[in-house]
Amino acid sequence: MDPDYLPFHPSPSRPQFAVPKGAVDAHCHVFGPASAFPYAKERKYTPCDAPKEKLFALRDFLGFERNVIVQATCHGNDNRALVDALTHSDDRARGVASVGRDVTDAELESMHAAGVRGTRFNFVRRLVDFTPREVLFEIAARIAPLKWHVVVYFEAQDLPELWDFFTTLPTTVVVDHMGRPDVGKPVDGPEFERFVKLLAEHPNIWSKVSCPERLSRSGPPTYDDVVPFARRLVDTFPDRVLWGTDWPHPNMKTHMPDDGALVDFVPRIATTPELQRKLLVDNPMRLYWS
Ligand code: 0GY
Repeated sequence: MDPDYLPFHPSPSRPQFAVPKGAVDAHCHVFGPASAFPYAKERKYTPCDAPKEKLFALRDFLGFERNVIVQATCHGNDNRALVDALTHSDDRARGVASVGRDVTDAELESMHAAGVRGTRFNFVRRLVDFTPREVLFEIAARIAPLKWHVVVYFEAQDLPELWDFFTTLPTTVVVDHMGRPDVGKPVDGPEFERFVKLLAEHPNIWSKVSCPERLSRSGPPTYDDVVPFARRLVDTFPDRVLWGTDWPHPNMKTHMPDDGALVDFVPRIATTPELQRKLLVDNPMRLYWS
């Protein structure tokens, strides 16, 4: 583990918000354990091990029924820890893998059988080296027949440059963490308007309204400055939003969030039982379990 790496919260509080029956934590990770699933050579950080048993215990403690486990960059394109978690989840987890152009059809099919339903393209410069767009298009064309989607992670200032790429992908596209807006800027300012326009003009593009702890300047436990951004997306695109804890919160530098407090963030951004059910149950079930 890197010397400045913060491990996940040892004892999260029990949330006051009772999530609806069948709720899905649609963005979380498993890391290692390194003894069984070593981290990738090309990784930009070395995390604290966060094995599947801990994730599943947190799922139960917070009241969720299912997980969507997203491959993180510290495991590169080696999806073994992810697939191991899926196959031990009793069909209660689906996955988003990371693959290169060298992936074989047999590997894709075997990941599909384990529960993988998407691949992730990461554009955050501190996390990955650049991959040419034509390689990513090639991968997207390979996974489209499996009805997988593409998850994209990028920072708001890079959206103009990535717009044409995102809007020509042949699959459903899910954006991580609202495209990482600068929440110090107005929710109706040009930067976030651009992101809203991306979803408004492209019905195949969805957004995760996750990670207030990464975006907030006002800070824990209530992350007030992120609320208007997430609420706007939930109100405007109620059928295309997902939510997840982001456990074990890699690369947090300022603080480690209390996962119970993160669950209590949900009713502030999805303000009616109907919106909560769509965000936590209907939308992830449609994308991952249908
Ligand atoms: C997240 C965010 C981060 C890391 C990764 O793949 C990753 O390593 O996604 C981050 O550092 O912002 O979604 O977990």
